[in-house]
Amino acid sequence: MSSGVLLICGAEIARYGFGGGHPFGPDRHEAFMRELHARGLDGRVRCGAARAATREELESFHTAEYIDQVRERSAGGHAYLDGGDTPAWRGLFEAASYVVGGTLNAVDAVMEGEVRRAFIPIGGLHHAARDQAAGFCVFNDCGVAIEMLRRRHGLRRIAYVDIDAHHGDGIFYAFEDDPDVLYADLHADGRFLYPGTGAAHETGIGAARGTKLNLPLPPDADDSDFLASWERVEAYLRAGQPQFILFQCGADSVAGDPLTSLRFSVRAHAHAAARLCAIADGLGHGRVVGMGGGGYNRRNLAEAWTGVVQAFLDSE
Ligand code: ZL4
Ligand code: ZN
Repeated sequence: MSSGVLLICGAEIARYGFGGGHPFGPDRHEAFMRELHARGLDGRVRCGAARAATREELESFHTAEYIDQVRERSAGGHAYLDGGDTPAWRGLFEAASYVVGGTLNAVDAVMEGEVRRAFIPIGGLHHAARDQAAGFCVFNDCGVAIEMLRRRHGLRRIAYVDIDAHHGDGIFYAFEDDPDVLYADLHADGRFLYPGTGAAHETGIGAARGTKLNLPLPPDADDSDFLASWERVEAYLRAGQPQFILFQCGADSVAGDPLTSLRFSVRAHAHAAARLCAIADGLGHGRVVGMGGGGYNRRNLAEAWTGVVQAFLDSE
């Protein structure tokens, strides 16, 4: 089995974001890259650029009508794609397509055996629905990755693990009735934080009823709360035996984020990454792709995400 960690980075995905004081500014990529360099990790990972996802790839998750709408509103430049969180700008369609293509490059490299782990900082756009933008997320790279792991790589059981402070509603509802998408999500209780969903009783519907793990936390949950819930994630994954693990490691669950009040330390993110690698190795394939997700305190995102990359390297 091959070793090494692939990092998807560069100007193409760094551009994704919003100006004018928006929390998801285009400076987040650089905040991460500077810390990676400061820790000497940039020389220890393989770097790869993103590419634009194709129309066909986008359509594996999103509706054709929605993709057209994003293209039209991006060209026009002056409307929100949702209720006020996700402004359109010229070039947004392309930037959002690169994020998806970057996550697909990460997934493809892992599936082709070039590396066992890969990380993309500006990815994990988990709120976008099949037919709608939401919460800073235009195209759902995690959702496209799940669909392509099936269509292109022939996998059946895929795990999606999410420790962003916000519930991963775009993934949860898109695969709510699919028992082969394992879903484990730690987030601030929806009574206190956007998007308001992800109650513990939401365990899937239809054939997937009782198969998903939503673990809402009190709004000020700390590392001990994290660790207690994380034990359940590990048991869930070991029992579910996924063929691939997608990890949305949003840094907005770390204490000091301007949008949320969760109080994890960055050790939570490193711990989760290390444990997911151990679980994936235990299943015999080692396949883990990390996606940065949220995180609006630049120090926090830099430390949390470099901690994830370090854990990926240490697991080799
Ligand atoms: C902003 O553009 O709760 C703060 C905060 C400042 C600068 C200009 C002010 C313009 C979004 C948020 C006013 C914009 C007000 N500025 C937007 C109910 C809301 C309706 C829209 O980490 N207004 C909606 C979404 C959350 C709401 C969180 C997390 C993504 C992820 C994965 C998404 N939406 C209230 C806000 C801006 C700002 C724009 C803001 N939005 C804070 N919290 C939200 O899970 C990447
Ligand atoms: Zn978030």
